[in-house]
Amino acid sequence: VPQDELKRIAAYKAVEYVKSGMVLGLGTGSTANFAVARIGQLLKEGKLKDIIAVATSTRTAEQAVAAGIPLSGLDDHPLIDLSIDGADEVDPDLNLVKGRGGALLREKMVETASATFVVVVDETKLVDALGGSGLAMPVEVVQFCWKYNAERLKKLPELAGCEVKLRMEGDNPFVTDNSNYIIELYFKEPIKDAKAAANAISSIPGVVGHGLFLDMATHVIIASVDGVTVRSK
Ligand code: DER
Repeated sequence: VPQDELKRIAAYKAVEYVKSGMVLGLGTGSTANFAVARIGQLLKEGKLKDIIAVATSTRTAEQAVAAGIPLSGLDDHPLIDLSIDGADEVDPDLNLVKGRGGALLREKMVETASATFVVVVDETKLVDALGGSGLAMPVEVVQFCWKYNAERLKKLPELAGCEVKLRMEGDNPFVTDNSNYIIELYFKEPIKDAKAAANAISSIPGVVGHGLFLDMATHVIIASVDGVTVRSK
């Protein structure tokens, strides 16, 4: 079963939690993309009504508009009933690494405002411990003196000697929807204490977001070749 099909299966399962009249948070990334499309389809078929959604990125907003999903924002809808989003890593306690799609700040704003946060992944995202995938963990920083902040991140004892890299888009630094840069952290070994790491990263002035989403997910839907499982807090 191709990974894309597993992502779609997980996303469609998550949309079963959506009820008419809900205020939704719409995630960003290829898995969330399937959920947004499915919600649009059910609205078109009249199987869902009176949905208002808050998008976690400009590209998700564009997809939602095209799919006929009415959009709003946290200013007018500060309480989100249900958010659906992907993740880059999921540990056994349902803690997450997110943000490889570059939308981590708005995702965290929306998903911390959500009563229910359903994460949708294929089985390749499961890790024993966060930072264990060896892939990037993003930190969103203001553009001002980004290199200075990258060096400060690298020196944090809680990160135990990670490598840092400015995320690029072609020949230029990647710029987020919020006009910030992303410093990618690469860990040689899994993070020992994710809470301590999250607090240390957040304590650096100029850091405006990071990809550790701890104690946030209420459900994780995992699609594998053996089927779909739902884990909840
Ligand atoms: O960037 C993000 O936070 C995405 O949700 C990411 O975590 C998952 O992206 P994917 O569904 O394309 O694998």
